[in-house]
Amino acid sequence: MNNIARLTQRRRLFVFGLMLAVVAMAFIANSVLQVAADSPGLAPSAGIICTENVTATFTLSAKTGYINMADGNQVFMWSYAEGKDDFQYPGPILCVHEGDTVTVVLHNQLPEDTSIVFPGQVNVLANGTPVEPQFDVQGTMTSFSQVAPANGGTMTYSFVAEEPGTYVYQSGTNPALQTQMGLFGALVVRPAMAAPYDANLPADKQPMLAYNDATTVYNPDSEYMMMLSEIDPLLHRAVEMGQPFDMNDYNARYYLINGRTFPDTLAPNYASWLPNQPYSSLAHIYPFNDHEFLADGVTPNPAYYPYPALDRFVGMGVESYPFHPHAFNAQIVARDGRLLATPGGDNLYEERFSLPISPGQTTDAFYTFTDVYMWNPDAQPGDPDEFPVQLPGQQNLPSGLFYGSPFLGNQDTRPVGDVSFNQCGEFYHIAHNHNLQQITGWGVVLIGQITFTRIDPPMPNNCP
Ligand SMILES: [Cu+2]
Repeated sequence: MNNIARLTQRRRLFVFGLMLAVVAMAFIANSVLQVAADSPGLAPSAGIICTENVTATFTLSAKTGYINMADGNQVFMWSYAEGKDDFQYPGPILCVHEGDTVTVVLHNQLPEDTSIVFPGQVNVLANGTPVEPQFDVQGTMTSFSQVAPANGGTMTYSFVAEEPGTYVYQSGTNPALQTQMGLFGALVVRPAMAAPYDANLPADKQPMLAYNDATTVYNPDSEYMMMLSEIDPLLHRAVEMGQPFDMNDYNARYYLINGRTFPDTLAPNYASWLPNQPYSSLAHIYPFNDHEFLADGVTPNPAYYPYPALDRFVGMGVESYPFHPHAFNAQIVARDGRLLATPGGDNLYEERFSLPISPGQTTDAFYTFTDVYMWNPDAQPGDPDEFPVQLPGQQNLPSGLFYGSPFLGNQDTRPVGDVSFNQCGEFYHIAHNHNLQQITGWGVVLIGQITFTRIDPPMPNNCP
C-alpha cells in the first residue's frame, strides 16, 4: 500500500470512528432520557453514589475483573468490590461523618498480598494495632501497612474520621503497581456542622456544608465525584498473563474519569453496558438564584436556590491532569481534605479556569451558574429583560441539537422535522483534560478524560 492509499484508509477509519461516536452519543442521549423517566426506587442516574453504613463499617473485597473501553478493548483490572458484590472500578465511594469510627474489612482474593492505606487519616489501626511498615527478612520494605495475605486473607483497618473532606483509600502494598491496577477509591467525610436552615426552601431541598465553615455551603442534589486515573494496558496484560513487567516501560494509554472513557463518562450511573464501571461523571448544575422574592417584593420566588454545585476531584494516576470545565471558572475551596484558609481563618479560595489535578491529590471545587441577564424566553425587543443578543430570523437558523436561544435554549415547540436530544432546553458544556495526549485512548482521539456538564435553563423550567 502506498502512502496516499494508507492515508486515505486512515482518514476513512477516522470518519468511521467519528460516525461511531455520533451514534454512541445519540444512543446515550436516549438512555439518559429513558433513565430519567424511570420510576423512583431505582439507583440514582446522576450524582454521587455514596456507600453508607450507619456504623461506618465497610467490607471491601480485592478481586480481579475487566472493564470496557470506548474503543472496544477490555482491560484486566484489580479493584474493590463492596462485600460480596461484583468487582467494580474504581472501588466504592465510602461516605462517613466526622467523628465516626470507620472500619474497613479487607478480603483479599488476589494472588498477592495487599493492604489499604488511608492518606490524611491519623491513628489508623490494623487488626487493632497501630499501622506500621512491613519488612521482609532482608530488611526491604514490602508494604506501608499490615497486609491481607494473598488468596483469601483478611485484614481489618479502623480509624476515627477526624476531619471532614475528600480523601482517597488505596493499596499500601507495591502501590506503584497495585494502585495502577485499580486498587483505589474515594472517601468522603461529611462535617459535623450543619448548613444554616433556609426557611425559603422545603426540608428536602436544604443545602449542606462540605467543611465546618459556612462559606462551603452547597446543593447536595448537585454533588459529584470525579476520579481521574490512567491505564497502561500492556502492564495490565502482563499481570493478567503472570508475566514480568519493567515499570521503566510504563506508558499510560488510557485516561479515565470514574473508571470510564468518553463518551461512556456521560452515561448514567449503573449503565447496563458497563456492569463493572458504575459511576457517571456528568455533573448536573441547577440555576443559581438568590432573589428570595419576585419583583413585587412579597411573592416567594419559586426559582430561589442560592447554592453552588460541588465537584470532588481525585487524581489517581502518576501524571498531572489539567482539567478544564468549560463555561465556568471553578472555585477551589479545599485540597487534600483541608479548607484553603489562612491561620486566621480568612479563606484562600482560588478561582480557576483550569484545575490542576495532581497525583494522589484531592480538590473540592464549586460551580455556580448565575443567570446574569435574568433571561426571559418570552421577552420582546425593547422589553427591560430583553436578552442582549439579537436572535437571527428563523430562516437563518439551522435547527439542531441546541435549537433555541444562543445562550441556553428555550422550551418552545420545535420546528417540524427538528430533532433534539435535550430534554428541557438544558445545555451541555464539555469538561475535559487540557493535555491533548490525555484525551486520547491508545491513539484514538476524544475517548480520554472528557465529560460534559449539564446546565438547566433558569427557573421555572420543565427539567426532570
Ligand atoms: Cu477546553
